[in-house]
Amino acid sequence: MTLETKITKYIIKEAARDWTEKISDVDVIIVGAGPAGMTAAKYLAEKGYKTVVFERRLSFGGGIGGGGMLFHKVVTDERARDILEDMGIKAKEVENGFYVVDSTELIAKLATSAIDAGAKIILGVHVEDVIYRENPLRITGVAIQWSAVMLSGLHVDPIFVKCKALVDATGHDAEVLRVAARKIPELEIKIPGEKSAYAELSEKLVVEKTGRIAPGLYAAGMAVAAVYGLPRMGPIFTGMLLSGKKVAEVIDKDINPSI
Ligand code: 48F
Repeated sequence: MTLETKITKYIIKEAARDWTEKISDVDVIIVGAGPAGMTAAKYLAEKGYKTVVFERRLSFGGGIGGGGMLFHKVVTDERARDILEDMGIKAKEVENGFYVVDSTELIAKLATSAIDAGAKIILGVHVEDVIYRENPLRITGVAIQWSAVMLSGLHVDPIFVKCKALVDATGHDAEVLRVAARKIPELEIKIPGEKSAYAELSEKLVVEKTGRIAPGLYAAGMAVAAVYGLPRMGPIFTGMLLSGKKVAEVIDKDINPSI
């Protein structure tokens, strides 16, 4: 066998093994590898849930990488200290209770923490629809497509991945919730969209409102602001990290890990 043939076989065989054993039927699907999604993935995987994150870009981090207007720092506060410590993320205290973190370190360590806890993060995959069942009405998975196919405009049918809990961590656009609201009106999901900036209020309410939106369907991060019409907060990330952790706790109360 030539080296080229070996490379091809190894990649396809191991990818197929992951897709059939670890990805196609899971406990939790998280859509979006931003701060909320990766935090949720770490805490769910750590509790033993079979967890997969689908991210349509070829990189982790969502809005973290842009820092504040491309300056490479983001702000957190006292409330995120435990999470930052859990993940070994260095934070400089700039004022009593306020911390600044390098955006690259935050991305790298969030991703490492989620992966080390056992979550699978799959890049280049776009979640384009949900799966649902009636009696009782419930979200039971997603339809996925390669981002490259979405960009090409080719007519290619998606494939399906089943889960017990689906988390919309897609950020400001709340893409998964929007699809569910539009295509399954019985869920009665209304999405007013986020309001203008009011950082203190938004940081508090995003965490408070994080949780279940419909049976099997949850929201974390800025998707929560979109679905509840909450203000935005800009590049302070405490709310995103706490929201990711909270959604993991809510799901942990609702479902049990597969053995
Ligand atoms: O936008 P994003 O970082 O969401 P978040 O975790 O955090 C928001 C903050 O970054 C910031 C803020 C608060 O400080 O205002 O904006 O709520 O990450 C969302 C990720 O989801 C991916 C997208 O590429 C991004 O990396 N994503 C969005 N839609 C889809 C998706 C989709 N349909 N399928 C797969 N990935």
